[in-house]
Amino acid sequence: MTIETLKAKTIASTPHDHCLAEKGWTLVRGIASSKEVEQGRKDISAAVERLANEHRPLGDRDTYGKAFLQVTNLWRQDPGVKEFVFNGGFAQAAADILGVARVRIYHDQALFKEPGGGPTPWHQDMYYWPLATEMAVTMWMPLVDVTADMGLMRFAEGSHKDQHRTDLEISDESNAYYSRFVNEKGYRISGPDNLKAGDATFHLGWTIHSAGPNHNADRIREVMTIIYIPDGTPIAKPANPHQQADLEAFLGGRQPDELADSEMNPIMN
Ligand SMILES: O=C(O)CCC(=O)C(=O)O
Repeated sequence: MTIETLKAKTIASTPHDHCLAEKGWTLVRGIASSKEVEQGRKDISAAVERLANEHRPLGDRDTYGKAFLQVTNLWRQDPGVKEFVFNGGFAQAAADILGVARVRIYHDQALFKEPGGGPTPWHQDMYYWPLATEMAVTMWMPLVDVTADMGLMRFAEGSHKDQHRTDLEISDESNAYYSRFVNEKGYRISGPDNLKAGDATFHLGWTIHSAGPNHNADRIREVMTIIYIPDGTPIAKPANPHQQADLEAFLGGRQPDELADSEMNPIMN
């Protein structure tokens, strides 16, 4: 499905606002209840503590490493996290926002920006994903209240429509390149001013985005993300080594031109 079809389908078809097709991101407040967040936070932070393999001090890491602790596909490794990730309400919101009947999970990832953690460079997620769709969407949900100084997301509105592709992974180079590109194109930069635990933003895989640093001295910006794809999404031929790695890690042995419908990518709603 193209963005134009998405736009037509989402008009008046969802209880949420309809910004995704136009702006490339949208905000849904209170998508998780306080009980769900409380339990999810316990399970996810314990799993991150157990599974994160980055133990160097911030000062010894590169820009990507300073941005957050990243642990992927926690649902495969912890039954408590699986319960959180398989929340049918989150998936239904993703499906509603995309205007599709069914969504599958591509993968989840915890993104914990530590106190003093650096900014997340500007980038496009599709650089990493061997997926033949314009409609992969990330739900980005803080498990604690997050203020602007803790590293909220910023989006270049409408940038998903250009599907501008680079060969730049998340890095100082991607940051410099996309900062310039966003400026030249005149995209408006927007994002939430603050998020409560259990609110979530959703952004498309082509939307150029970044996040600020965590200036808070003692609070981790604990965020859980879930990436959804419409049921029926074909796998694309990997365009770079990162996409090859994703093909091997997240698609359960399926190959390019096959559908992303392995047991690692179940229907979520
Ligand atoms: O959490 C962050 O700082 C960045 C997250 C991000 O880039 C994403 O979820 O696509």
